[in-house]
Amino acid sequence: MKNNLKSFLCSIALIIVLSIGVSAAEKQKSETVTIQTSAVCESCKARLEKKVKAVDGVEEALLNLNNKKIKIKFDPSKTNAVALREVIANTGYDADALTKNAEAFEKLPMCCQKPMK
Ligand SMILES: [Cu+2]
Repeated sequence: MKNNLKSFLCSIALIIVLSIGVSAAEKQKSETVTIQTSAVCESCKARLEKKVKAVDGVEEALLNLNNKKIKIKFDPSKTNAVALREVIANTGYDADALTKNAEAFEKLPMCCQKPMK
């Protein structure tokens, strides 16, 4: 009986330790956002992924040229979707409803410049 109580208390302690571990892991959980861009070619893809990956807190950035959407995995304690859209706009590309920065757009190679809307 004494042994039973001991193992019962041990399992309770284990459950508490485990649940603390899980909630700590959830706090650091990264978020993913998908942003519609105006990328044109492979060079746009490389440029955008490089710029976005340079942002502190960004873990992954992958642009799909078929639909021009960039999927970004980031640490929400370091950056957010609004800041990431700004980085894309400041690189010269539209980011969802955010319009590209005109100056940055003009610095892009000609092949990457889609007509301004
Ligand atoms: Cu391009």
